[in-house]
Amino acid sequence: MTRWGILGDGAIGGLFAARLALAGYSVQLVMSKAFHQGETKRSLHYQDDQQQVDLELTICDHTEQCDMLLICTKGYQVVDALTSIRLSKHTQLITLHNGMGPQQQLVHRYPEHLIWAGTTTHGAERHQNIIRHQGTGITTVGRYPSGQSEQLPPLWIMELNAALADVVYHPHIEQALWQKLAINAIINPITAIAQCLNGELLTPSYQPLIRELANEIHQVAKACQIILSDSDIIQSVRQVCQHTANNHSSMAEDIRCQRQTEIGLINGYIIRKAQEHQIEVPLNQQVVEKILKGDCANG
Ligand code: KPL
Repeated sequence: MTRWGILGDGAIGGLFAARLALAGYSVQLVMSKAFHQGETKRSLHYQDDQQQVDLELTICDHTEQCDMLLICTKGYQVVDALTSIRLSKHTQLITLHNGMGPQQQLVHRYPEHLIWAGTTTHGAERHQNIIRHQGTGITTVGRYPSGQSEQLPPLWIMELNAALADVVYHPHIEQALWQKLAINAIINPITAIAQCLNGELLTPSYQPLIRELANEIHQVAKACQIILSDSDIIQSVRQVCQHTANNHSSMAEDIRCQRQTEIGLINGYIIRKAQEHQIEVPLNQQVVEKILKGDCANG
C-alpha cells in the first residue's frame, strides 16, 4: 500500500489528507519545522454531504515514510515549500496547483525524482481545522513531462481514486494542464477584477471578453503544440461557471483578502509562452496589469 505525504495544508491538501486517511491509507502532513513548531499531530474535522468525522493526522518535516508526496501548496510556494522539508530520494512528487511553470522547475531541480503533474476540479473550503468538501470533481494526473516510459497508469492511481474519486490518468498531461490553465486564465482574472461570483460570467456582457481571451489562449496553445480550440475553451468555461455559479474563484478571494495571487503562473505563463512564439496577447496583458495594480472593483 502506498504511503502518502501531503505538502500544503490548505483546503485541497486537507481534503486529500482527510479522504486518504478515511480510506485507510497511511498519510502524513509534511511541513517545515517553522510551521508545525514541535506539534506532531494535527486534528482535522472533515465534512461533506454524507459525513462529519474528526481525524488526527501525523505531522513531520521529512518524507522518509512517504512513497508519494502530493504537493497542494499555491504554485508560487512549491519550490520554497519543498526546500523547507527533508525530501527523500525515493519519494515521488505530484503537483496539484493552478497555473504552470513550477512543474518544469521541479523537473530541473529534482532530476532523481519521478515527477507527476495533476489538476483537480474538486471544490473544498478550509476554516481553521474544518475541511468542507463542497463539490465533487475530477483529478487528472500523468507523468511530467509526458512521453516518458510509462504508458500504463500506475497502481497508486487506484488508491487515490478509492479515496477521492474520480482520478484519471492522462498519458499527455500537458493537454489537461492547458485545459485547466485556459479555464483559470479566463474565470480567475475576470471574477477578481469585477469581484463577482463565477456564475456572473454567464451573463451576455462578459461574452466578448471571454471570446477574445479564449482566442488568444488558443493561439498560444497551438504554438505550444496543444490542441485547444476557442470553442472548447468557451464551452469548458461555461460548464465550470455553471457548476460553481455561487463560488468565488480563488483569485477573486485572494484579491478580496489582499493576498498574493497566482496571476504570474496563469495569464503570466500564457504571456511568457506568447513572447517565445511572437504572438500578441493584449488582453492577457491587460488583465495581468489590472491584477498586479489591484485595479479591481471595490479596490
Ligand atoms: O480553479 C478555480 C479557481 O477558482 O481557482 C476555478 C475552476 C475557476 C473555480 O473557481
